[in-house]
Amino acid sequence: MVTRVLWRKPTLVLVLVVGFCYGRQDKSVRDEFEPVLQPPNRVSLWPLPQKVQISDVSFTLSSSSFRIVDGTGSSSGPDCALLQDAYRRCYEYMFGFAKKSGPNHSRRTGTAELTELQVLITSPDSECDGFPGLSSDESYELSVNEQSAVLTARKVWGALHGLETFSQLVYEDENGAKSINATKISDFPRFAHRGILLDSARHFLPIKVILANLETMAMNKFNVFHWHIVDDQSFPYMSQTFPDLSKKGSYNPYTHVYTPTDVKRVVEFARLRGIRVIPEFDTPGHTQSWGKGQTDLLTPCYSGSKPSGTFGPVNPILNTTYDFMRRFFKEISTVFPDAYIHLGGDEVDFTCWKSNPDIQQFMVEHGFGKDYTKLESFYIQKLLDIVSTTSKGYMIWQEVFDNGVKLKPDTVVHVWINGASNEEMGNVTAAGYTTILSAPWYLDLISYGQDWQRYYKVEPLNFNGTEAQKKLVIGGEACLWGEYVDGTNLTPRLWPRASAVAERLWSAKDVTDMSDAFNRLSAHRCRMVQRGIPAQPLLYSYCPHEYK
Ligand code: CP6
Repeated sequence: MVTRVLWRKPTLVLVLVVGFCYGRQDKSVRDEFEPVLQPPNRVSLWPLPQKVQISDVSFTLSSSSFRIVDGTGSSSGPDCALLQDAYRRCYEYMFGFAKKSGPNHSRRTGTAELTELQVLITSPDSECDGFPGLSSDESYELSVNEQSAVLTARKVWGALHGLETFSQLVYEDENGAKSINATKISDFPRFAHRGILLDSARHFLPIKVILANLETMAMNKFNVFHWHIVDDQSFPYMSQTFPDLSKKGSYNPYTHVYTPTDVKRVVEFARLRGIRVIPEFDTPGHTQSWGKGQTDLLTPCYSGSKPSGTFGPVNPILNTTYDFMRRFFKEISTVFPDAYIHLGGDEVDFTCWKSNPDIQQFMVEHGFGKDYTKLESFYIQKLLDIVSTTSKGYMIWQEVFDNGVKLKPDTVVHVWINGASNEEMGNVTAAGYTTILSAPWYLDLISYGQDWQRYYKVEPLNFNGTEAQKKLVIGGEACLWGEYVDGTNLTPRLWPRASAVAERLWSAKDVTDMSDAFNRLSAHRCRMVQRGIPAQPLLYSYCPHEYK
């Protein structure tokens, strides 16, 4: 068997596979490979695994005989619903949802058939019934050869990623038969936190849209759904402790709310794909909708000596505020199983606090002078202490760190302000906190052209700092804020632009070849389209299977 060893050489992997899919081309033809003009229907891996070897020996696959089975000795078997469900998805990705994709019509004589993928979980505790977390083992090894195909992972989380990769190796050969090449892959993520922020408050996002995006996240090896669930404009989260919050604060309490059942469905759908759900309940700013169902929670603003009838951020000077937060976050900590809650803390507008005489007096009594960031920190500090008693960790936007609030050592500081984000990453990690990056990845900001390239070129560790500091960067999130996004345009706006972020957060640091990325991403986008995801095009092109 002729095996060309390609160790972290993405371009070569691609050229080999392309060469294979389009019949054996001689060397000179391959050297003239012109990315933009190549037909897009070819094998491509996205995000690129850490180590890949693909040989030019191929096998056929047929939908009638191919099976994905539990490997002998695996610690997880038929009773692991998570894996069985993932096998079914992988099979559907390989052979399509319609069973007609001709199994035997064009089998080449003399070509071996691959009939089985064995999935072997090696750790005694497969974590099949658990939830993924920041320290989950997501690594896997995949080997395809003439005897068999074997996917090995310590935990189910790695197996999920390996199944996605396996499905990406399958292509249609020149005769229209499903094929796969002999392959060896060893893979693991560069960063542990690879997230997407969706905003269901500026516009309500139907559950169907959220689930479709969780599905697409799994295709891109994202593992965190940051659910910016409420904000000024609406409060769609149905709280059991405080039902008035969504009754009065949602756009429509019957149709535009997330019931406890909805939330459970999202959390379980995500778990089955190795995705954590981190809800954000942003305070003290961004809380106008909270005020509708909870009197005295927000600060009354004054016009001169009289209340103006409008309200500002959460009122930090009342005990009732903290009683409310205690009960509210107790509920949240049981509804959402992840070890972290995002507590927001961004963009607090001090105008209203400044206008209120009770707040002014409180400022004097506490010696805060005219520094309202001290009042903000006073509030956040109390909130963090409350949430700590629920034994959850927390994430916060960077302002909370900037204002000098005392944070638990495991706090994740979320860097979002563009312009000096490298400096901010340096400061946060110098103070010993873990951090994630979003500043360059605001996907709601759109512009003409291939902006995925800008997202792709970001290097998260490109700041001045020690090796120990760099280790504190646990990943990043692509944000899709909802001011101009709802169920109609969310999916095409997010994909495949977010895929650029996915590869930056998963693949090795030196995976930076733009033309190779263009080719693989074009094909990956067509694959998403083929799987029913309306991902937008990168540039003029066509897909072998267009969106229907
Ligand atoms: N909503 C909330 C937003 C933003 C933030 N928080 C935001 C700020 C600037 C840009 C995009 C979005 N829409 N709650 C900041 C984290 Cl450019």
